[in-house]
This record gives sequence, C-alpha cells and structure tokens, in this order.
Amino acid sequence: MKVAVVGVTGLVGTVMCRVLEERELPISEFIPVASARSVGKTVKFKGQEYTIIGMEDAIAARPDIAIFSAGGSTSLEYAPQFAEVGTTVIDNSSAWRMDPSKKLVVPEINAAELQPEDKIIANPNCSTIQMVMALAPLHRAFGIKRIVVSTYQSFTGTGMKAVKQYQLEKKGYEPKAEEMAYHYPIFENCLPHCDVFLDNSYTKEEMKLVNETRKILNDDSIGVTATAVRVPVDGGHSESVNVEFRQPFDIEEVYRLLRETPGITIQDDLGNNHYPMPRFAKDQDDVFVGRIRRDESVANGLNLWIVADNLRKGAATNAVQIAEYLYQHKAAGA
Ligand code: A2P
Ligand code: 11C
Repeated sequence: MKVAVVGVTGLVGTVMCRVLEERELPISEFIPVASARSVGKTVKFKGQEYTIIGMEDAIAARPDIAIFSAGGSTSLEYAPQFAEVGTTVIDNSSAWRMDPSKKLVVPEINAAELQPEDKIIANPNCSTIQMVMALAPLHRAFGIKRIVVSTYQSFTGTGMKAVKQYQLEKKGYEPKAEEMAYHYPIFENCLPHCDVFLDNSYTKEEMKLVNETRKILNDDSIGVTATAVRVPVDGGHSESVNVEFRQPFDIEEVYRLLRETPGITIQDDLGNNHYPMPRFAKDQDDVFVGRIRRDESVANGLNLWIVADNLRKGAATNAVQIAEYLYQHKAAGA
C-alpha cells in the first residue's frame, strides 16, 4: 500500500509514523507530507530517511491511503482532492465527523459499516474514543440512558505549541504572547476550557463528547453532558464517567464484558492501589478502565475511571487500525 501521512511533523503525525512502524500494515511506499514550511526536510521511517513533500505533490502521487492530522481547515480543503484521485482519506480532525455522509469509526465498535466507496473516513475525537471503547459493550448489554463525563485532558491534545508552552513554564520562563497555546499558564494549573466556547456555553470539545458518542453508538436517545478540563499532564487523557442504564445490571457482568472487549485493560485492584493513570498509559494502545463501582445514588448507575494515551488510541492507533481494516477487507489499496 502507498500510505501518506499528512501533518507528519506534528505531534500526532509523529506518533502515526511510530504506530505504522510497529504494526503489520504492508507499506510499499511511505509518503510524508506537511506544510510548505517543512517541504524538503527529512523524516525517518523504518530506519530510512524520507523527504517531506507538499500537498500538491502528494495528491499527484495518488496514495492508496492518506492519514491526515493537519488541522480541520487543511482537511476541509484537501481531503476531497485526495478522494478525487482515488485515495481513501482517514481524517483525524473534527472537519468531517458530524457530516451525515461520512462514517465516524472506532474499529472495535463499528468498522463493519465501512464500504469501499467511503473515501473520507472520520477518526473520532480522542476523549470520545476512549469513552465509547468502554461504554459500547455496556450499551449493547444494558442500554445507556444518560452519561455525565468530566475529562482531565493532557496538554498534548492541543499540539506542539501547547507542549512548548508547558515546557517553558515548567523551566520557570514566562512564554511570550505568541508562544502561548492557552489563555493562561498550564503548568500547575487546570483550565476548564478545551477548544472554543460555543453559543450554548459548552466548549466544542464537550459537544464532541455529546454528538460523536451518539453517532458512534448509533443512538440519538442517549443523554450526554460533559465538562472538559485541560490539566498539566503528559501521557494521556483521564475521564470520570457516570452512566445511567435503562436496565438493571450485575457488577460482575460489567467486569466480564469489559474483560472480554479487545482493546480494554481493566486496572481495578483497590487493595493494591491499582487503577489507571495517564503516566502509565503513555505509549500504550489500550484503553484502561478502573474504579468500577455502582452509583448508589440512582437506579442502574455506574461509575468508571477511563484513561488512554490520547495520541495513540485517541488518534494515531485508531486511524492506523482503520487503515488495517480497509486493507484486510480489500476496501483500499489491495
Ligand atoms: P508543519 O510542521 O510544516 O507546519 P501540530 O498539531 O502538532 O502543531 O501539527 C500540525 C501538523 O499539520 C504539522 O505537521 C504541520 O506541518 C501540518 N500542517 C499544517 N498546515 C498544513 C497545510 N496547509 N498543509 C499540510 N500540512 C499542514
Ligand atoms: C484535545 N481532543 O485534547 C483534543 C485534541 O477534535 O481532533 C483533538 C482535537 C480534535 O484537546
């Protein structure tokens, strides 16, 4: 397969390359793509140096698959141009996720919806992916009525500029206005502000958790309310998730369902202080679930603590798994 990584110099793009190196997708040609600023520079892939090219040259190369992580406006402008020449685009931005004509895919949950004619496929938001990974099997078994989620999101979710802001602040420097990814310091701080504010007083990130969850679980009746918080943490996003089910459940059945779900690791041994933490989720592909307990304040309520590396399963790994599914099902490049 000819595989292009668009946004190859970015935080997610860099992890995309590592994940592609680790996994089994047969790559006959690797095409690194970034903005005009980076054209001519080199990146290493599987021990070889590759020269970064720009968008027009990448379209002319007609890759089988282009995995995009270069921002929403780049995706809106260029994904259709790649699709036009026959490339299947797997897009990590929010640009196409809620477009009714585009599939929003977490392979463990809904890859079977994919057809060869899907030329632009949306990769969900990181905080949504890790939540639905744990909730999908429980929804199938007990029917989710309502979700209340609070997130604790790593600054790596904002990209390279945020990482640099954090590093400068940690060293004791005060970043210049143009070096700030956030309105406030992120070091030793928490910002109840991920992505932009919308007219309904929620942030765009919070509404992604509402709308993308319903689309992936294919159930618009699920109530979701979210508060998304940026924290000075590297390694992953954490989520406190409170769920109300339509049907009664047995807590042992919850453990069994999660244990049997590919991509989920349960870390829940209170006697040994064993629970998920972002520090230990870093560089892992799985979603970690712990603090599993009944919500005793409501009928059929459950609390979960869900942690995953937002750059891995939350972005790069999920996108590469979609590419693998397309390859295995001869839906692209085979
Ligand atoms: P570049 O490094 O050349 O600016 P991050 O979110 O970590 O900041 O990364 C964003 C990624 O998207 C980078 O690889 C960046 O490339 C790339 N990018 C931004 N704008 C464009 C564009 N118009 N065309 C192609 N790549 C782009
Ligand atoms: C964050 N979820 O951590 C974001 C990063 O819609 O793809 C990815 C933004 C998106 O802030």
